[in-house]
Amino acid sequence: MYNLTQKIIKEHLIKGELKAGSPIEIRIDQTLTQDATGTMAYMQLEAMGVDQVKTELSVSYVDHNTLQNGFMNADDHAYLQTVASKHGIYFSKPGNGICHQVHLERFAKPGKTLIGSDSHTPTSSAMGMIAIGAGGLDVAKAMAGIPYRLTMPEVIEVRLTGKLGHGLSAKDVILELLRQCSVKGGVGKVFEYTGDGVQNLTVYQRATITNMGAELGATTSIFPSDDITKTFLERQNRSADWKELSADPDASYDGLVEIDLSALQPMAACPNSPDAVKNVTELAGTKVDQVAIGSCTNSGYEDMMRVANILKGKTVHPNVSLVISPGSRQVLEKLIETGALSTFIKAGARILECACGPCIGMGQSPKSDGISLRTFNRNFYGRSGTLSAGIYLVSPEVAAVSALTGTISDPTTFDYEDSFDQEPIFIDDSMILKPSEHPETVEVIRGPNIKPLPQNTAMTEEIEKKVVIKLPDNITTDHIAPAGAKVLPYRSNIEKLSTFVFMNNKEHFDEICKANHGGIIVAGENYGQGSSREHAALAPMYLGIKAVLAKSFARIHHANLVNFGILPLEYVNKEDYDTIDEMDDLVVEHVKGLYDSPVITVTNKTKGCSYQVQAHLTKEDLDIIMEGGALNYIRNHQ
Ligand code: MIC
Ligand code: SF4
Repeated sequence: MYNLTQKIIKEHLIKGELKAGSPIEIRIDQTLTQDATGTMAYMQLEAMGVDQVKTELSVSYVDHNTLQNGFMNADDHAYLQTVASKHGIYFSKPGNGICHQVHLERFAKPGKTLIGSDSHTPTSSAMGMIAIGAGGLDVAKAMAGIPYRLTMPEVIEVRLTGKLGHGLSAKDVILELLRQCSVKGGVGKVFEYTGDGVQNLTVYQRATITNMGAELGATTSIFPSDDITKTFLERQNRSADWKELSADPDASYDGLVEIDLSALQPMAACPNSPDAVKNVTELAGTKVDQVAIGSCTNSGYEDMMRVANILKGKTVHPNVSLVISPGSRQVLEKLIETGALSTFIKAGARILECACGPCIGMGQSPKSDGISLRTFNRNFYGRSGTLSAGIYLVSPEVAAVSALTGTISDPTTFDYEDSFDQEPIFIDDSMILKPSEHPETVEVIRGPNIKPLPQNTAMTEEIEKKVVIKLPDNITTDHIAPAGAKVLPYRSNIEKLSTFVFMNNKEHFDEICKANHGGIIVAGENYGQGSSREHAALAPMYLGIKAVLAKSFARIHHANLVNFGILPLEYVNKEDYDTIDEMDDLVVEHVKGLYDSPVITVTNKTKGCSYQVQAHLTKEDLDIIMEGGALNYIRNHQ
């Protein structure tokens, strides 16, 4: 009677019931962090006074900040390596690969639960596990053995039939879903893949789909664990980790989407949103300046081999810069063995480190007004580092063919070999360091970039603040706390990081907040979509933001706001948004009233009117907010 999502959640359920929309708590088996969110997560773990992690497996990856321009990134790496060794955490060194690719290959296990301080953690759900992106503090709590609190999601069945044809890719499956459902269509949902078509997708292809389920706003996406999963695990020398898992034959779902893989066409997500999807044929002929192949979405062995088959014996168009970053060192080593790396280099590709790189704006920003085709998952405004650039998200096949022609091109009409060698099997864990057997002897290194955690004060009974910024729908965490080579090195230094908040929306936002002793943010639908970075709550908290009044919130950001003691409020009447202006004086009256009723009143003193607002918060969420955030809460209740 259970679908696969319910089965795994049921196995891990600590509190609550399997009823969509109700609050639940689940046991977490595995955690992952990456360096850009990891430093905060581990500082929070230390602040909780945890000696050794309580999970079955916890891994700390370094893949985001690997440029090391200045001492800051290297300070972070040294802290992460030593803190991992001391507290029972595996450490994947910089250069070993992108967290989600390495986790999928080396650690993901059917039937287990994983939370990671990165929104693309659901990549590992391709393996038939429940893998969820969360804020760093929630990951720290999981490492401390505290169950993960979430809302029991609705489970949507995505029934796949048919088989992908020549030139088609798993990327086109998820772009089709984004076209149909939009970037907020998945909030509060899990997308569970079923149907005959599932057998025609490899684990790497499934991982592309579950990875980009994050762009739907979904809690996670999941594939069954079957013979294909078994073969993948055998090739990773991990047969013992396999078990068969699928939904019961008579399982029920909360919704259905049907996709015929044979009927798909190559697609692209146009600037500046992953759901601005068009068929490649509509864009054919558009001049291309840059092509970037890689990121946690499309950097596995199979994607790389398909690209090699397309590039074989050809050279990149003179006006195109092609950059390739394989997802893991294992993949890179296999590309060397099969000769694919030499194909890339002969074709004129520039080979980058096995890391996130251009996906998070760490180098390779396009030229002014440049057109860049990327096999990545996000094309939010400014993320590439060039505000005027047009970023299109495409499959590796579209990317490779377009790199050769110099214009957006359709791979279905391009002649290339579909098959490639799966051998040799290549396993390399030499850059994954085990935690110390003598943790008491390990000294945690804290260079000058590692600044102490900022503290929050308890919530007041009434909030009277100015609207310091008014924002439209779909504001991403890349708007709130931008990344990129200039800002990312300060993820462990919140004072400095806070000077970049909303830098592409409003200059000197930090100074406006300081001059007004903090403030309230007013926003539209789906506020905080995109990444899991808790810095998008932490830096505003540091600037004195006490509440965000939005039409709706993205899941992870809502949780992060609670964790850092910021009140997330929604209009009862969405039209009220139109009557509020920047610098209006708002009073949130009787915050504690939310314990008795989900609806309270906000008065706009400037406009002389008042609004009904609601909060989707449990009693524990409210306790956390009233005490000034989860860290204060944990400290006060230890
Ligand atoms: C992203 O893709 O936006 C990131 C960078 O991986 C983030 C995490 C972060 O901001 O550090 C994510 O997806 O959660
Ligand atoms: Fe890294 Fe990009 Fe994946 Fe985020 S989306 S984890 S930045 S590769």
